[in-house]
Amino acid sequence: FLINGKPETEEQQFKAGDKVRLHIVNAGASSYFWLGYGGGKITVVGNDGNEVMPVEVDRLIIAPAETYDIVVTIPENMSYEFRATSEDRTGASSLWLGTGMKMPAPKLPRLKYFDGMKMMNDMMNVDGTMKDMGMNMSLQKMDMNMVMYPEITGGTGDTAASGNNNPEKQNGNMNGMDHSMHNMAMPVGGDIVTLNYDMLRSPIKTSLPEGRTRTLHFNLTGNMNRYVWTLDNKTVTETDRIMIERGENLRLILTNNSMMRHPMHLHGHDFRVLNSQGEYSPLKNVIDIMPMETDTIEFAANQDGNWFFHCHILFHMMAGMGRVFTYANSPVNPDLPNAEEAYQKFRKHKDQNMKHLMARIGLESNGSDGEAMLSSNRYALVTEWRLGSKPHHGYESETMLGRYIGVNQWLFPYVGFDYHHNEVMNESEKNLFGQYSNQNNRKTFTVGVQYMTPGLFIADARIDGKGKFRFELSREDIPLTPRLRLGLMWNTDKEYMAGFRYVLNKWLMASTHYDSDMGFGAGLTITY
Ligand SMILES: [Cu+2]
Repeated sequence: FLINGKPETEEQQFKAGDKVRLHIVNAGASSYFWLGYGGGKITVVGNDGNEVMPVEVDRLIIAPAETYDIVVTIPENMSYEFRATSEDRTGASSLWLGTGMKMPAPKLPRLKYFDGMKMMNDMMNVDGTMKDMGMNMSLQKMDMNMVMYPEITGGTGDTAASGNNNPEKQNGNMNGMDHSMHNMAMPVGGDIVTLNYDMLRSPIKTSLPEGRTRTLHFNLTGNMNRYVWTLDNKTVTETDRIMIERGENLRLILTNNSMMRHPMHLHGHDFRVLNSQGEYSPLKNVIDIMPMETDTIEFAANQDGNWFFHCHILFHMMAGMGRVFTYANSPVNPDLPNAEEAYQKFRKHKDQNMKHLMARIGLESNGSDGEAMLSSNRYALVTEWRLGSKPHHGYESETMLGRYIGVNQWLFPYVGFDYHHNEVMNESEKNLFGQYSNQNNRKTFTVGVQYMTPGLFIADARIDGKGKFRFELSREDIPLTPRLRLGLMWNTDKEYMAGFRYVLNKWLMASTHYDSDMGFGAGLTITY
């Protein structure tokens, strides 16, 4: 992690009593940073290039593409640390202001990742929607911070909290919380002031000019397993441009239905973030929306042409999380004389629907088994194989082409082809339904559907060209310890598998498994 290209920098020219204004741009592709200072309060004076009324805080989080202007003071002739710590606390970068004894910024405790995740899970219904916890779910305010970062909202005394009477202090906000939250072992608030968007106030009135106001709703949606990110469950290429007109006002209501934060950025305009400051609501061009929050922004349509509105986490943007606003009756752009055709080209461009290849290749003493998968936002081509090292084990492959359905993409109907071959004649066995299961030479088409169950097991029901039905339940990656994985499979052809993999590094796992066709084996598994 770097500030201006260096892990650690120093500006020695400052003396006691100096005030230093820092202009901070989060240039990370997907990293959030907590900002802290070793010489007392941080005064926030600007945000996304717009002035705000000075507000004193102890720390703030900055999302990708956000900017903050802050003022810090040099209390004594010493060297004070301004530190940007990555959200996951794995690293930090420092800027030292002044000379002399080093005064470090307050350290953030280790992220209680699983505590935060568990609290979030407790707030979700099984279908991924949000339980009504009676919490204040907007503008980065306390309630959601407490869920995501229980370790730093607990006021453990690890941080340099000086007494203050700021009405925004966190234990003040706690009083308004719904009783149901207390059953979730929430930490007690401290005196540390964390910036939120409700504290930002413009020095000038920002009310929009008189005009027609149009309201658009967007749900921020996505799938963490398949890494598809969308608005209203559609990628930018699955939608048309959103036509707007010069002179109208646009109000966007943004609800984050995912478990991740999304810094939504609008090109070419500053928007008002509607908060309790009324006519003095602040102007921004990036709004970071925490999981399950709803925020409202509005802007005056006063430009021409096309403007991208997108999540500024680079990988989310590339996965399709965006829309294009287009001004109707814009003058023709000489570089894009046919705007409609240009947009259709953009939609079809290969970068807009990147396919990715994944593979897991097991090389064990009893042969090779594995799978390879080429997938896009909605479709996947999967092939699985088992190649026995002994003749009587034979070899088989199952190939499927399918489409993921629904917001959560738990349903995967597919068509496929099975090929089984065995040199040695085995006795034909009956499956659980009394149908004959030919393990020797099988070439047949299949039609089926996979469903991801709670607990991440894949239930697979299929019928093949010979009329044989098969139901299978499997999961490959049950984490037993941070590095040890258990894999299980069972189906109605009376086939089963159980195995362990130990993660050695990103590419390699030591693996062993027992398979009803191939017996016991041990070796290595390569992941790509
Ligand atoms: Cu995002």
